[in-house]
Amino acid sequence: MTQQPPKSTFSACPHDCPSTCALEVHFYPHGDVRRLNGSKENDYTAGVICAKVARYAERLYHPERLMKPLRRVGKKGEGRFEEISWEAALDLIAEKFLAVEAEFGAESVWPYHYAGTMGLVQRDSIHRLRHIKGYSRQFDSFCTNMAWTGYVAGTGKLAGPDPREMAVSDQIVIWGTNPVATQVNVMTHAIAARKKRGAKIIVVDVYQTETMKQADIGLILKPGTDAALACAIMHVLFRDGFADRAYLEKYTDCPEELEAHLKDKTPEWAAAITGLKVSQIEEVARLIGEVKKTFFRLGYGFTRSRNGAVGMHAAASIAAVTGCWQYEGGGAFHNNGAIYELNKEMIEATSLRDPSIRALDQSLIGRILTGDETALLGGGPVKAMLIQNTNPMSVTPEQDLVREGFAREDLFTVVHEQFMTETAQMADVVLPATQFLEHDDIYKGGGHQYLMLGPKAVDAPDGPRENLFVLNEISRRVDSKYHPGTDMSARDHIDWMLRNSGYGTLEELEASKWIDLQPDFETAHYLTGFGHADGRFHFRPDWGRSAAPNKPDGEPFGPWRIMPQLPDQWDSIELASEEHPLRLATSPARSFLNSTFNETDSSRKKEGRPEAWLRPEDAARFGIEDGAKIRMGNTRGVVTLHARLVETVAPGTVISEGIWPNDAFEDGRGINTLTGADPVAPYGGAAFHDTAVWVRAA
Ligand SMILES: Nc1nc2c(c(=O)[nH]1)N[C@H]1C(S)=C(S)[C@@H](COP(=O)(O)OP(=O)(O)OC[C@H]3O[C@@H](n4cnc5c(=O)[nH]c(N)nc54)[C@H](O)[C@@H]3O)O[C@H]1N2
Ligand SMILES: Nc1nc2c(c(=O)[nH]1)N[C@H]1C(S)=C(S)[C@@H](COP(=O)(O)OP(=O)(O)OC[C@H]3O[C@@H](n4cnc5c(=O)[nH]c(N)nc54)[C@H](O)[C@@H]3O)O[C@H]1N2
Ligand code: SF4
Ligand SMILES: [Mo]
Repeated sequence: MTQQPPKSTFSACPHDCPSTCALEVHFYPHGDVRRLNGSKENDYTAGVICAKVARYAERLYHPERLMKPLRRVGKKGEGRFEEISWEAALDLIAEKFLAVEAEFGAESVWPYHYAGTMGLVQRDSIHRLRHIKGYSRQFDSFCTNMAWTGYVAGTGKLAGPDPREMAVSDQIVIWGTNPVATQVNVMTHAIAARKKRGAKIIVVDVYQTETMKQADIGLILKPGTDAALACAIMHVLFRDGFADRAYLEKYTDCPEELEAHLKDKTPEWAAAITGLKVSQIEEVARLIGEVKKTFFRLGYGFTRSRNGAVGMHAAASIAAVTGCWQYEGGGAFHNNGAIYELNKEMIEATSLRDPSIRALDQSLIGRILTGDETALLGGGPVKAMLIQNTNPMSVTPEQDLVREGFAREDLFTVVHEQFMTETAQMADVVLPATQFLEHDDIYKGGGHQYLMLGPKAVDAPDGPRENLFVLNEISRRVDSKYHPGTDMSARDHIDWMLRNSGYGTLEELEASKWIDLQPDFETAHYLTGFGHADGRFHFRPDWGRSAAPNKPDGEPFGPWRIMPQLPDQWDSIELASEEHPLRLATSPARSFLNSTFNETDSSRKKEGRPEAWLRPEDAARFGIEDGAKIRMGNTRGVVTLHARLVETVAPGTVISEGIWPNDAFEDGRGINTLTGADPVAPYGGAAFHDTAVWVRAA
C-alpha cells in the first residue's frame, strides 16, 4: 500500500509580527499545501490568523519565486542575470569574500540581516558566520529600540502581564498599535473581553485605523505627542483622587515628585499639543481612573519618533499611577522578550563575539555604503555583503543614499531571497531561499509567551535552499575558525538549544508543539518587585545607563543628556516648519507585512496604490484635490503618489500606508526616500513615523 500524505500538520508563522501564530497547514490529496488556519488548540492564537497568511499557498507556489542561483551579467541594478549552479555560486562568494578580506580586512565584509523570518535558526545563524570570521557586526535599529528602551526605563524588564489576560480585563487601551493589521490576536482577546464583560476598548492613534473603527473610544492625536496625552491623563488621576497612593508608595520611585511635576500638565495644556479636545482627555482619564482592571497594550507605532522612548515610558507610567498592575487583567504589556532565556551558542557562536569589532547601524546603510565616516565608525569601507531576510532597498530610511550605495560597482553583494526584491535586483549573486514550510525552525512569541516549533511541512522545490545551508557552506569555504554549530542541521540546533536552555528536547517539543513560558502572576505583574535593582517602577529613568535590551557599544545617541527627567512632552521630533508644513507617518498596510506580500497579486489588489491621506483643510492649503497626483518631499528627496482626502487623520498630518515596492511609485522612489536614519536618543532606532514634509500638486 502506498503511503497517503497527511491531511494536515502544524507549524508557526515565521513573519515579523508580534502574534507568532500557531498554524494548521492543510494539504490537497496530492500533497500540495492548500490553506493555512490558526490553531484552535493554542489559546493565544485561538483559531485566528490574518488573511495574508491564510492564503499562503499563493506565496508558496508563486510563479515568480526564485528557483536558481543567479549571477549578474548586466550593470548593477539593471536586472540582467544568468543562472549558475549552487557550487559555482558558493565558490564565487567565498572567493570574493576572501579577496576583500585580504585587501581591506575582515570588517569590510558586512553580513546584513533582519527578521523576514523570525526563526531562531534561520534568522540568527548569520551571526555564527560573522563571529567566526570577525566580519563587521550589525547594530539592529529598524524596529524595537525606542519601544523597548522606553518600556524598560520604567519597568526594568521587557515583560509584563500575561497577554491572554486581556480577555478578563474590564478595559483595554490599545495605544500606538493597529492590531487589526499588525497583530490580529490582540483583537481576539480584546473583543472576547468586550463580549464577556462589557469591556471598553480605547484606541490611541494618529488616524482612524481599522482597529479604531472597532473601538468604543478613539483618540486621534498628532504624531509624537503621546507623552503629552499620558501626562494629562496622569494629572487628572492625581487631581481627582484616582492615583493609588499605597501602591505608589510601595512600588514606585518618586510619586510625590511626579505629582508636583504634573501639576501644570493639564488637559488644556495637552489639548494644545495633541490636537485633542479637553473633554476627550478628561473622559479617557476618568475611565482609566475608574476602571481598575485596565490593560494597556502598548505598540511600536507611537515610538517610531525621535521622542519615542519618552512616549513609551510616559504611557507605561499611567499604569503605575493607577496601580492597575496589581490586578488580573490589568497592567501595561508591550513585549515578552525577557521571558525566553535561551542558550544560542551553537546558533550564534556567542562565545566568539568580539566587542572590539565595529557594529554598523542597519538603518544607516545608505550613509555606510556611500562612505560616511561617522556611520562607518571610523573604519574602512564596506566592500562585500551577504543579505538574508531583509529588503533594505525598500525598508530602510534615506533611500536615495541606499540606492546610490548599492549601485557601487566596487561593492560585492549577495542576496539570499525568496523573491526578486529590489535588493536582489541590486545584487551580484542572488541565491534562492526556502520558505518556512520547507525548513525546520523554532520561534518565540513577542506578543505572547509561547516557544513554538515550526517543523518542515513540505519538500522545497529543486533549487531553493535554507539560510543555514548557505551560511554553513560559506563558512566552510572562507577559512573560518571551527565551530561545531557549522556542522549541525536545523533540527540539531533546535534540540541542542532546548536541552541547553532547560526546555527539554526536540522530540518532546514535537509532541507538545509549543511550550508555555508565562511567569507566575506575581512575577508578571511585578508584585515581587519591578526589574530595577531597587524593585520599583521608575518615573525618573536613568536614560544614560538603562537596562535596555539593545544598546550601542559606546555613548548613547543624540541629545540624550537633555531627555526629560520625568514623563513630559519632548520636542525632539521633526517639527513642522514653514518649508515642511506637514508631518508624515508611514503606517503599516494590512495586506503587506513590511515589504513582504507586496509581491502577491491579492495583497496588491487590496491595497490599491501608494497614497497620501490628509485632511481636506490641509489639502486645500496646498491646492490638492481628492485623487490628485501629488509630490511630497523634504531635504532627503521627493516621491510621487496620489492624495486621498479624509477627515479622520490628525490635523497637519499625512498618512501613507504600507511599504510599497519602489516601482509602484511613478518615478521609482518609495516612501522611505523621505524618512531619516539619524539614530534616536538614547539607544538608537529609526523614526519611521516622524518626518516633516511639503506637498504640492504634481
Ligand atoms: N499587516 C502588517 N502587519 C505587520 C507589519 C506590517 O507592515 N503590516 N509589520 C510588522 C512589524 S515589523 C512590526 S514591528 C509590527 C508593528 O506593529 P505596531 O506595533 O502596530 O506598530 P506600527 O505598525 O509601526 O504602527 C502602529 C500604529 O501606530 C500609529 N502611529 C504612528 N505614529 C504614532 C504616534 O505618534 N502616536 C500614536 N499614538 N500612534 C502612532 C500608526 O498610525 C499605526 O496605526 O507589526 C508587524 N505586523
Ligand atoms: N516607511 C516605513 N519603513 C519601515 C517601517 C515602517 O513602519 N515604515 N517599519 C520598519 C520595521 S518595524 C521593520 S522590522 C523593517 C522590516 O523590513 P524587512 O526586514 O525588509 O522586512 P520583511 O519584509 O518582513 O522581510 C524581508 C525579506 O525577508 C525575506 N525572507 C523571509 N523569510 C526568509 C528566509 O527564510 N530566508 C531568506 N533568505 N529570506 C527570507 C522575504 O522574502 C522578504 O523579502 O522595516 C522597517 N521599515
Ligand atoms: S497575524 Fe502575524 S503571526 Fe499571525 S499569521 Fe498573520 S503575520 Fe503571521
Ligand atoms: Mo518591525
